[in-house]
Amino acid sequence: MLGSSPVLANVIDFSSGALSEVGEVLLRRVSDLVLLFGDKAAAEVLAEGDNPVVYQVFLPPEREPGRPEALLYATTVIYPGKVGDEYFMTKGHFHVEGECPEVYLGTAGRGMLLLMDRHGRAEAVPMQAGTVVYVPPETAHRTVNVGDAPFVFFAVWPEKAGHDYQSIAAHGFSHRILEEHGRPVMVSNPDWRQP
Ligand code: PAN
Ligand code: ZN
Repeated sequence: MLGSSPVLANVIDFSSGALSEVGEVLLRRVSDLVLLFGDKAAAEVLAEGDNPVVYQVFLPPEREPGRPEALLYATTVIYPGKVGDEYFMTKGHFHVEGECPEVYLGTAGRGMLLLMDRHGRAEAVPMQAGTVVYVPPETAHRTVNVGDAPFVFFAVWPEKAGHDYQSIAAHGFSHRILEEHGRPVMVSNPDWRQP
């Protein structure tokens, strides 16, 4: 066995995101995300009703815990759905160590990766199976399911990156991805203020 953890290889189910060797599974429901959606009243109604699962993250057993040079990886599955006209999405974050980039690879479904720099400049990158996107340093990233099946992707990032959810919770993203006339569009978020 090389290293401290037995998990050297893993098998991803591309359509569900499940890992053959899993360490932790994170589950995010509408109730965890109410304050992030534009239509908070609609989110409350959903949260108090079925409170559906919006997304899950599958993490392998950590190979090199606490080693800053390590690489971490995970799969994320975002289920299809909307809150008002806003698609189901992840919380989104900057990396605490802002210089750390990340790589995303789509494996199933149709999504958009919403990227935003520190000045609020944003770009929405369409993703599907096979799309690889480099998430640049100092760039907040949130994924959105714009299809009617699960949107699944794989991500790799440096252990030392860390996740800063606080600035998104406080200021949000400068843009949102909404459904208009049956299509995803990126619209500016009037509530966003530069931190
Ligand atoms: C991804 C994300 C994952 C869930 O693995 O952590 O898609 O999104 P949130 O972390 O915003 O809830 C990643 O970007 N890791 O750095
Ligand atoms: Zn990240």
